[in-house]
Amino acid sequence: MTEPSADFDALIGLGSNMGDKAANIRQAIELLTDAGDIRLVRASRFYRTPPWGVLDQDWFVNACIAVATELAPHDLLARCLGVENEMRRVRHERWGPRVIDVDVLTYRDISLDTLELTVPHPRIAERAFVLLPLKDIAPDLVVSGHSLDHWLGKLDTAGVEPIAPVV
Ligand code: A4P
Ligand code: MG
Repeated sequence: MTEPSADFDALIGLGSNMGDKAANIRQAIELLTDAGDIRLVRASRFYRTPPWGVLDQDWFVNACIAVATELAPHDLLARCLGVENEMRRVRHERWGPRVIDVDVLTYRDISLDTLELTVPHPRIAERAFVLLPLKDIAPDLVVSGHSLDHWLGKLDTAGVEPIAPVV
């Protein structure tokens, strides 16, 4: 999944489509890295993205970050869900509007499929709003045996546009 020389342990995807979307993503990155046991290695640009899945909702801001951490995968997920809770995310419907969504996309070369956590995240290859930010921070990433560009070539990337400089 990740190249052997990778300088990060995990890739994390962030999305928001309520309130000040970019500020929500910045706040989530701060909350996640505040304690020091999750270190920000690189952040992608922020992208304005059309809604995927449930189409009748506002546009999103999406970004991805590469982090270094010694936390185990489930502990990293717990911290991501903790940030969602701290930012008072209310879960209404699957794929519906959200103040913040924090997904664990990859964890080293580990594959896991448990009730609470599936890594690599099973829908990376279907989502331009994940693949394009990932290209900013992990261009050599291999997803299900193929490059990011391979998967991007199969998708409509219309409307997925960078909106802000690297944080
Ligand atoms: N879970 C399992 N594996 C993971 C993982 N790798 N990372 C479990 C994070 N969570 C994982 O998640 C439900 C449960 O999934 C968690 O409690 C965790 O134990 P959730 O975030 O409450 O559910 P959800 O987000 O409503 O559903 P899902 O399938 O996770 O949705 P996604 O994949 O997060 O997609 N369109 C645009 N443009 N941008 C977006 O960011 N996001 C979604 C939601 C839909 N459309 C979008 C976007
Ligand atoms: Mg999620």
